[in-house]
Amino acid sequence: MTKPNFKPLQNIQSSVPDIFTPAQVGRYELANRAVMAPLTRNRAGEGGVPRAMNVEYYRQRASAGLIITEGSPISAQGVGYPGTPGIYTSEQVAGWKRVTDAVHDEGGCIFLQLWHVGRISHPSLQPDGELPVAPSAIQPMGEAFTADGLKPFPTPRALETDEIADVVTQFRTAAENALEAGFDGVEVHAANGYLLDQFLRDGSNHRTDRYGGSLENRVRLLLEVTEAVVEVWGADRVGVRFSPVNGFNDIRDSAPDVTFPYAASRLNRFGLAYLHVVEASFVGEEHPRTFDKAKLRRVFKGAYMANGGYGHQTAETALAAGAADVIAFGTPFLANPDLVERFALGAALNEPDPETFYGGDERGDLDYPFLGDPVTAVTATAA
Ligand code: 8OZ
Repeated sequence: MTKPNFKPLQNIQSSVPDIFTPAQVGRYELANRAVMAPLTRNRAGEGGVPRAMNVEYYRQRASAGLIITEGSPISAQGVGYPGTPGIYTSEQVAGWKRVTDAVHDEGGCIFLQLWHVGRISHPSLQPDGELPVAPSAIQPMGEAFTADGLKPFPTPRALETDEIADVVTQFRTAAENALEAGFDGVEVHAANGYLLDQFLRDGSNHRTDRYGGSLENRVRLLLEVTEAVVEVWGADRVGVRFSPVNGFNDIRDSAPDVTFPYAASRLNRFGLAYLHVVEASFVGEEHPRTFDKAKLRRVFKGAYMANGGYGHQTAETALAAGAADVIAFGTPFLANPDLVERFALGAALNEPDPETFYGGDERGDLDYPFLGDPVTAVTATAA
């Protein structure tokens, strides 16, 4: 028997952390606890290839403790929106390599978000104009963003049982591609009504095979995907994202308070770097509003990354209370490439401009001013 290791507590563990306290997340000691949340921007080049504008966008934001990229489709089948940067062709890998090089040049850390949209797509976005795939042939309410404008989501095709191994392979291959592209890790997107979330929830998963029905079965695909990705990266460079109360993309579950703590407990066997939780709903009311996020945090053995409407003060409160280990900021990071410095100085923040969130050019992407830049188009408000 080796002696127990009674290392003295280090400052990082013994003092109350704030945003500027380094954080151990899996293999990495992050320089601060302000993570840049994944943000869909629809600005990739032809063929879903990251281009110069995307390189500059991520370079500008490299002072985040960790950047999580916008969702990156893992296959042609996984695409649901125009202009999303994929991770399934060699051109895409080369494009992402320029992004990771730029972020690393600036001393940053960057994970790629692995994304399959499942039924949140449209034949015009799918290979050979095929129907999008899903756990079950249940049409989501809402509309897809196609090249010809908004079109209703069609009723998707339910995946055959023997096709599911191919979905796992899509994730594995994409994870290998992300490694080749020089990322520091990957996040498995199991949130916001996309494929893995569709399998997790009983509103979208009516399967009767071993991937549906019981909770154990509904979690199976997530576990198989996570296992494949962990085999490529090692668990300490892999995170998973959930959104238990988000009704976005017409997703619903009769008991998220049961589904998500159970899924988190099943993920514990891997020893993942983090669980990233969208704690709010993008649309309307939360489902249900009583969701116990503290329970999810308690159940999961790894860093807890909170996301959803946090600002400087609410983030500090959550970190000081131990409610989260790190906080992911979305639109604040979009509008403030130097968000960490602004927090440190108590400086005013630029306001995000929703008109330029999705698609378009450098405006609303590269022209949000840094502190000290002349403020022109974008208005500043008090923090
Ligand atoms: C907003 C618009 C399009 C996609 C997500 C990838 O919710 C997204 C997304 C968000 O995770």
